[in-house]
Amino acid sequence: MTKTIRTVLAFVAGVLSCAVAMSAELVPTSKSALIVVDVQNCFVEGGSLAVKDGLAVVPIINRIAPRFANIVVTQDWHTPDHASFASSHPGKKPFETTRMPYGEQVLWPDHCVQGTEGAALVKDLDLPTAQLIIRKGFHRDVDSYSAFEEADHKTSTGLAAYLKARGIDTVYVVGLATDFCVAWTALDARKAGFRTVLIEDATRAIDLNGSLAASKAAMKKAGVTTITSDALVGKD
Ligand code: VGL
Ligand code: ZN
Repeated sequence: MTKTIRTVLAFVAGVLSCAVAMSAELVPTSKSALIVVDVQNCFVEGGSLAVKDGLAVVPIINRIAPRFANIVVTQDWHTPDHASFASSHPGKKPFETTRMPYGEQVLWPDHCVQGTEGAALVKDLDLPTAQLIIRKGFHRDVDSYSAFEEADHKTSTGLAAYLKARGIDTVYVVGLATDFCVAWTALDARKAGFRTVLIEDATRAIDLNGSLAASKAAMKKAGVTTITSDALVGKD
């Protein structure tokens, strides 16, 4: 064997073992949790804050869920007069913004009101092994896109402590919407010290004034790994 061939072989072996190590690193373990964000009627086709093609995430989430020993589901869960609703601000229209004590707030159509059909999980979501449903956004004056922390950046939902108490070190995030609740959840997961993986094809975005590109850049900067579901379950 010439030296050149040996060098080439060593390089190929290096690349291969690196690829294997990378994919092994992505396989969920007993210390991984799937966080299924806000797959609720209000955010899918026919809902009051419908995310384009939102229902498409449901079969993908159903397919990957059996790979996870730990599953947490979230629900956006607002009071009827919630401060994030345009209807609570006379003269304001949905998708305009206002200043709240904690910063700029997008004003949304009324959505996900506690106990209503809109706030219910999408019927076809099939997660019989999910262990925790965390509800957020239930304080009238504070929004909560993130499953970890309310928009005041002070009030905890308790999720980080729950996951840590259960020995979780890695979270995989899916659901709606990519650029709001999914992204804020992924960013706060990094802040709380979890390895964080976004399963991109199991999310859909609202994309308001460039919010999708901005959220992707922020997640990349924060060290969120992005994959597609075929890395976990293979292609159909
Ligand atoms: C969400 C806007 C308002 C979301 C929730 O789930 O992404 N977006 N409330
Ligand atoms: Zn909301």
